Amino acid sequence: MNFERSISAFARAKNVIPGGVNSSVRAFKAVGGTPVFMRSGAGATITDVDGHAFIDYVLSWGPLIVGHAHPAVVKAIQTAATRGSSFGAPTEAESELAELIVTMVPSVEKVRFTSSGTEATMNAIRLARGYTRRDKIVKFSGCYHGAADGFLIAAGSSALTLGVPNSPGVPKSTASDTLVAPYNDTAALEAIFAQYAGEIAGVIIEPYVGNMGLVLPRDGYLERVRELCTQHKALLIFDEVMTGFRVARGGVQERAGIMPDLTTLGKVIGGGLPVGAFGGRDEIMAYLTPEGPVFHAGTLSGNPLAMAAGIATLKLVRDDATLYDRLEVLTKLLTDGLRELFAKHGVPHTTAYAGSMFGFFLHPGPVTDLESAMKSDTALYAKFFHAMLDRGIYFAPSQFEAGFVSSVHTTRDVEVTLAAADASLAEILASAR
Ligand code: KE4
Repeated sequence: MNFERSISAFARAKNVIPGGVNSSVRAFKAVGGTPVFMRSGAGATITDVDGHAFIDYVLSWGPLIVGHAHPAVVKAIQTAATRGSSFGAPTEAESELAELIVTMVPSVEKVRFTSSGTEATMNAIRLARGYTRRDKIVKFSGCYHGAADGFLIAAGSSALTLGVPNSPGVPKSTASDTLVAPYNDTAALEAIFAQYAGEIAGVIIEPYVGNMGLVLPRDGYLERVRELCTQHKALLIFDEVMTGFRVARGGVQERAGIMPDLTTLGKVIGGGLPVGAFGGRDEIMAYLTPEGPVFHAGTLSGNPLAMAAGIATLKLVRDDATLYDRLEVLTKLLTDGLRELFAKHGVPHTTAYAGSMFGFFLHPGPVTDLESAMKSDTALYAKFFHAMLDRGIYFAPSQFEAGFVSSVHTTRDVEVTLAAADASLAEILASAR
C-alpha cells in the first residue's frame, strides 16, 4: 500500500505537535513505520487519507461499540449541536445519561461525568482517599488507568510500549503513595495489605486487563481482591473505562457478579465523544463537592454534545437484547480462527476473548501478568500488524493493547480478516526462511 499522504501529513504534524500525535500509542513506535492518518469511518470500516479502507478492530480504542458514524449517534450529535455546544450549566441530558448508567451498571447508584477516562480515575482516587482518610493506592503492574501522575508507575498501554511505565516527571512523593502488585497474584496483594494495613485507601484494577494486551483474571482472583478490600476497609475501584459496556452490558461487575465500591467508565459511554465517569454507592459519592468535602470540577463535564452521543449509544446497547450474545459469538469466531492460523503456521501463541474484546500474544503462554506478557514476540507482532494493514485490516499498533468488535462487524468481515491473517503469516514465514 502507498501511504504517501499519511507520510506528508505526519511530517506536517511533527512541525507543530510533539511526535506528530496527540496520544502516544498512535505514533506506531511499537510497530514501526509511519502512523496512518485517518479521514473517515463508517460502520466497521475506517478510511485513511490515502483512500485505503480497513476493517477496524481498534474502534478508537474501544468507544465505538456500534461502529463508526452510527446514524442514531450522528443525528443525536447534530440535533444537540443546533441548540449550542456548551452551557457550563446543568442540563437534563446529564441526568438522562446518568440514569442509563445507573440502570445498567450494577454497583453504581450515583455518577459524576468528566471529559476523559484519566479524569475519571484521578477523581475516583481522590474520592477514595477523602472517604477513607488514607493515602496509599494499590495498582497492578501492566494495568493502565490514564495519564495521571499517580498511575504512571508500572503502567501499561503506551507507557509500557514506549518504555516509560514509570514516567519521568512523577515526583517520588507521589510514587511513594502508589503500591504495585503483579496482576493475578493474590499472595502479593495479601503481603501489601499486611505491610500497609490501615494505610490503603483503595485498590484500582482493570478487572479484565486490556492494557497489557487482553489478560483475564484467574478463577477466584477478583473475588479475593474484593475480600481483601472489604477486610481492610479499602475501596475496591473497578476501572471499567475499557470493559464497561464491552464485555457485558454491565461490564465485568455484571459478568463476574462482583460489586466494586467505585467504578470508572469512559469510551463507550461517550459514543466517540469525550466522556469519562466515576460512580458508586450514594454514601461514598455524597462526599463529593458541593455536598461533601472532596473536590471535583470540570468545565466541559457533562457536555451536551458528548451526553447526546452517549445517550444514543447506550440506548442502542440497552435496547438490543441479543447484542452481547452476537458480539461474543463473532469475537469467538475471530479469536478461534486466529488461534487455528497461528497453529497452522507454527507460530507460538496464546489468545483470549471476553464479550467484544479480544487479544493474542505471540508466545506460547500462559499469559497471566505483565512479566509473561512481556515475553511476547513484539518484533513478529510488528510484522504481522503491517502485513495485515497492507491487506486492509487495522489491528492495534501495539502488542500491549486489546482488539474490539462492534455491533456492525459481520461474519464476512471476520472471514476476510482470517484470510488476510493466513496470507500474512505465510508471507512473513516465507521471508524468514
Ligand atoms: P483516557 O484518559 O485515555 O480517556 O482513558 C484512560 C484509561 C483509563 N482506564 C483504562 C482501563 C483505559 O484503557 C484508559 C485508556 N485506554 C487507552 C488504550 N489502551 C487509550 C488509548 C490512548 O492512550 O490513546
